[in-house]
Amino acid sequence: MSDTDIKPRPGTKPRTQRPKLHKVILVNDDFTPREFVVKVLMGEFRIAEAQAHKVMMTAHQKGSCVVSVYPQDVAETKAARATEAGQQKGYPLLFTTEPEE
Ligand code: TYC
Repeated sequence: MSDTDIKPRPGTKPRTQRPKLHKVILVNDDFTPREFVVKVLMGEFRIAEAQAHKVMMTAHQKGSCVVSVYPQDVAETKAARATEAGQQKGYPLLFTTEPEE
């Protein structure tokens, strides 16, 4: 090893990379009843009613709202199940996922 080789600073621990968490995003639409959105948020994401209502209203007013973050497989499964709950009732309710920055 020559004098110019780059060495880790003393005391620097090698870090293992953690996989990125993924956001579940609730998307607004003009048809799904507000109470139904709140019910799905409470049932699928284990969110208390007051918080579920806030998330629903944010999506309603701004177009979308981050519900929560999870490992990718959990985020995708929850988004799919919650979207399906709307489809079963004939509503266009949509949950999407995207990686956190
Ligand atoms: N905009 C819907 C309504 O007025 C309610 C709603 C809110 C639907 C949030 C979807 O992600 C949503 N009935």
